[in-house]
Amino acid sequence: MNIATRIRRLAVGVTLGLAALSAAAADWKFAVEEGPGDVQTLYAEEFKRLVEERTKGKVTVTIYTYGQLGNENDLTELTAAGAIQFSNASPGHLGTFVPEVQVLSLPFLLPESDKAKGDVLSNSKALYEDLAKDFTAKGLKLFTVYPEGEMIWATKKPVRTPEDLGDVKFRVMTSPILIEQFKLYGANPVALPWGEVYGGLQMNVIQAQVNPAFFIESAKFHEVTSHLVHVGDVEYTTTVVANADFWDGLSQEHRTLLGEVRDDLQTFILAKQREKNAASIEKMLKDNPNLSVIKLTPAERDVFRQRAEPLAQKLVGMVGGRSGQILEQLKTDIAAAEKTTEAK
Ligand code: 6CS
Repeated sequence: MNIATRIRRLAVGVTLGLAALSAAAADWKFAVEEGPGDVQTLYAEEFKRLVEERTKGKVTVTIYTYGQLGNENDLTELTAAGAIQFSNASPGHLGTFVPEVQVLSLPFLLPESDKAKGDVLSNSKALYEDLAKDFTAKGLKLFTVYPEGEMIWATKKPVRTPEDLGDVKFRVMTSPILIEQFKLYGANPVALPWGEVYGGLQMNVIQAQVNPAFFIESAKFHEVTSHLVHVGDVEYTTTVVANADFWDGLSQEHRTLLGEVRDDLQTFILAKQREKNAASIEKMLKDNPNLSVIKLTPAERDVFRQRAEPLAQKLVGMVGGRSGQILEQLKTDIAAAEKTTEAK
């Protein structure tokens, strides 16, 4: 289904739904890139609960999970076009639409401590003042950024070195920087929407993919792989975006309310994703007793860190514009957050 058809269908849906909505002043549509029970869906459900409660039902929120309106890249287009008001737009897929966002996908960059990471993602100037301008230029308001967990490789054989990846077709998300990252790591990367990953692994068209534990479990990738490799190189992050015109047209009262909802949800989701990721590892090991977990040693991890060193410069070269300045500001924000956390 192309975007125009999808927008037409949404318009019909809105018209048909008007009678039901007559008691409400507005209905905000929020599309996520994941399925029921996943981190983004839990976030959207809590967003809905808080918005409806705090507006006393004057605003309702309708949630669409993955596939209902299209894939990850379709959701961004629908939000920028104003067909829906909110969506998740993860940097792993947003790189062709807002190229500067790929700074968030650079490995070995974000702080390792949960506290400092949460701080940077919630407050960083680089994100909310600088990068936010690149979102605005594309018709999107950057509402928030949050982590979804450590990226873990699910593979069909043990992997500890770049040489182990030589014959591995490795599925990555669709942002161009990820192809560069996995080439540097020694793999043969392939970009795909996640809906095609289970079948690809099953048919051996790809031999590995990377995602946080909760997602590997819920998409059942652990059924068609045999090893979970903890590299400790990067966190999965996602952004929530709003349509920029919708945001600009909001009353001051709604903007204040949304700012409070955003702050409350940040605490909620940081704890929720941690809890879910830990439970998923347990569950996968129970489901598939043949699954083996590999944790790279610090020396093995360093090999990948060295491989990744040229990546930041490559990104700045590919994206150009203000990306270099955003990256430098992000490093400054990270150092400040790490210092504050250490001092406590
Ligand atoms: O691998 C992916 O493409 C998907 N992974 C997560 C954790 N969320 C949505 C995303 O599209």
